[in-house]
Amino acid sequence: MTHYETLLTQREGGVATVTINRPKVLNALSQQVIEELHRVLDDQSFTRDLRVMILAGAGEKSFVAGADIAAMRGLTPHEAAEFARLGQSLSLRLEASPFITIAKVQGFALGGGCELAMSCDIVIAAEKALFGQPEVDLGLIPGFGGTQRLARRVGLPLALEVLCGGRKLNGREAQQLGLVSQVTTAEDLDAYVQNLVKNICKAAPRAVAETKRLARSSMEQPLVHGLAAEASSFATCFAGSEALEGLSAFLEKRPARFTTSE
Ligand code: DAK
Repeated sequence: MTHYETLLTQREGGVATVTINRPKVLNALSQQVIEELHRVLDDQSFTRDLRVMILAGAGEKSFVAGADIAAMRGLTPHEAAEFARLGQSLSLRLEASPFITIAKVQGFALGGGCELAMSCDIVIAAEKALFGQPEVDLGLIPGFGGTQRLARRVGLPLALEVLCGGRKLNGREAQQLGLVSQVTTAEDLDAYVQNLVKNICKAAPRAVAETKRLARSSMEQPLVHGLAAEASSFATCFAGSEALEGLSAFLEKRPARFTTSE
């Protein structure tokens, strides 16, 4: 398995866990972290037949407390543009990936940490998680998609309160407002994520990947176009083996056995 300096990676069956491992700086995102996350996605032997990728932060205090402030202080505009390109392409790759990405958030998810969580398909948080976008206090604007994704998730007025007014959301508030799909106690966080992962892995791989693709594209296109794409993809289900297996298993009262690639 490839070695990373800022990440811990683990692969068990169809499930990968990628942990940002800089607990002394609350897992702040340096350029190296973002480059290494790209390398994880580039590593085809690691991502082959992957069903779920869990993104987490090391330690109990923080998911990610933002971009690395010390490293950003010396950036030139040219380097900042490169950093932006690297970060934004990482979010787009996570969103376009055929596997489901889950952000497991305990503690701080600030700035780039909140943005990284929003790049994931599902965000599960502990009650004491804290989401926020404090970039303007540092004389910056969010550069990792925060100005674009937060309003899409929670609506413009609240997004602007978070982005410009310093409002922080705990896990429960983040759930009520649609940023997080489930909140748990700190003790129950792992168990909840594991159960969710188990359910995703039980379902048909191609159907899950296709459902993710269609649901994600619903954010970008008119309803009629999305419905047309859904109908066409629904028809395609009947050309493959997954639907035959899933429907037969139900009728034969047995668990379905899906293979990872068709
Ligand atoms: N960067 C670097 N170090 C950080 C850090 C960060 N974001 N956050 C915390 N640390 C370090 C602290 O400096 C401290 O280091 P030592 O003093 O021990 O050497 C250590 O982590 C522990 O932090 P504290 O002592 O401050 O711990 P507290 O519990 O007292 O406070 C805190 C926790 C999270 C409230 C506080 O550390 C804090 O306010 N941190 C900064 C949070 C923040 O402002 N985050 C937003 C950063 S700006 C982009 C991608 C991303 C971004 C932009 C562009 N592109 C791809 C273009 C994002 C920008 C940001 O995220």
